[in-house]
Amino acid sequence: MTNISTPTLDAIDRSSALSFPPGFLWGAATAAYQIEGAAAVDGRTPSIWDTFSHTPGRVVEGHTGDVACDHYHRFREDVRLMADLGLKSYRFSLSWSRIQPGGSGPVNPAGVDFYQRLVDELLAHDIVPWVTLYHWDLPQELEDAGGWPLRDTAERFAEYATVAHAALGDRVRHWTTLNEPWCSAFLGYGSGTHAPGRTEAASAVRAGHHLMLGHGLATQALRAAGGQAEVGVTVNLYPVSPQTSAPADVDAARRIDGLANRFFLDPILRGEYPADLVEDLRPVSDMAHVRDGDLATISTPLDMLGINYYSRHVVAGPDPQAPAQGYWRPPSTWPGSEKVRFVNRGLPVTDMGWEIDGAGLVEILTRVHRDYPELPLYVTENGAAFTDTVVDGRVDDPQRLAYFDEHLRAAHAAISAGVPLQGYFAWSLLDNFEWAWGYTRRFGMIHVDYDSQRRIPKASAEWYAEVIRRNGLPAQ
Ligand code: IFM
Repeated sequence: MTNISTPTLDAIDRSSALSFPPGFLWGAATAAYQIEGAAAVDGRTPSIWDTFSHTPGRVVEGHTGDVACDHYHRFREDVRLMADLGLKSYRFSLSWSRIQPGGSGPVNPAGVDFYQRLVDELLAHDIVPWVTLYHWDLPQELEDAGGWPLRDTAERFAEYATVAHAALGDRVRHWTTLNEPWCSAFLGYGSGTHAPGRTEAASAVRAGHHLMLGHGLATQALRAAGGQAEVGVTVNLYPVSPQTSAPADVDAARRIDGLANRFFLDPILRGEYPADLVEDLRPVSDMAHVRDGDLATISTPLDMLGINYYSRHVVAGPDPQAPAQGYWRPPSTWPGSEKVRFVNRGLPVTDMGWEIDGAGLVEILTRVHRDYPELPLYVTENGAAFTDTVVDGRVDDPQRLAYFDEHLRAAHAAISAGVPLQGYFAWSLLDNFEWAWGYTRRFGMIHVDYDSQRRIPKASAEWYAEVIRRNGLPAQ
């Protein structure tokens, strides 16, 4: 086992200037449905998020991604803004239904052409393109056929990976198969707060498995396609802390760590489901959908793991006097949900209500490196939603800037403790469509006026540009 120390909060240097290792990859991330717009343009067909957002009551204020940041038409301006920031890499996702309308069969040349032009523009500005194949926007036709709970969807995903590689593999080296499969499975099919909005616990478990199977098959397809593809997957992870050392609190933490983290980490990186999780899931699923050979496919070796980090879960056992709190709970029908309470600690929160906890990033990075050693790691998303105002053409966003500073100091502490962290992608480049929150939550380093589509780099963007320029953090 790797010898690694876990820095405490005190080990995070909160004031000195800090340097990152040479070659550290500084980036920013976005996702297709959140920024592209052009939803019904040039042959693109609806995805589950088009259907969901157009269903009354699903997204705040009825917002949709129909226009979003109109990045489809303004990508050259956006790449110029990235270049002004000095970004070394840009992580974006492909819209499956723009490339392969309906999710299978013929390729849409106009869709391919868009991504080729985007990648060429990035390369012309010395920005490394980092492609995510799937960031939640399943073609609606595949959902109509059964969606991710259906095994066949994993096969379709691998075909789509081959199509995407044929289109871009000559100029894209970095590939992420899935972004945050936990959200696709558990928010999409469990709590129903994300597309496709189904509330079926058993389907959520099946979806999670088939997402991972699709990931494994796609990884093999990308490798088989030749070239120099470096392949990984991005998971959203949370340190999960019991509120106290009481057995009920510790058990609640074990349950949520299983559901939120180990459900994906263990099959992908160890080729097995954790035994305690399988036991917890028994009232929902007998796991009969797991076929011989699946876990070997799912655990196809990777070149890197992407980690998206936003906050920590603190949980406790049941207390009839204290109602559950927190931003995520399993749906009430979820077995065992009566055994877990999410606890707010009263820390400062972002506009998402997520507690700001930089030390949690050190904890999750060191834990992943300890439990699944040798794998290069990237923070593929990290950032904060805050309300911004434009004053005299400027946006001062000190809270977002402080959030980035705290989390980059945490990333640095993890590197100092021996974690092979090779890059960091801020979420997000632009304000964008924040899923069920529509445009009411702003994560961007660049402000977007959705009426005029005017972009204004915020103070945090200017600060991040300076961090990239010096490959490190300025003293506080
Ligand atoms: O906007 C999302 C992104 O699409 C996935 N990770 C979390 C972000 C903030 O909620």
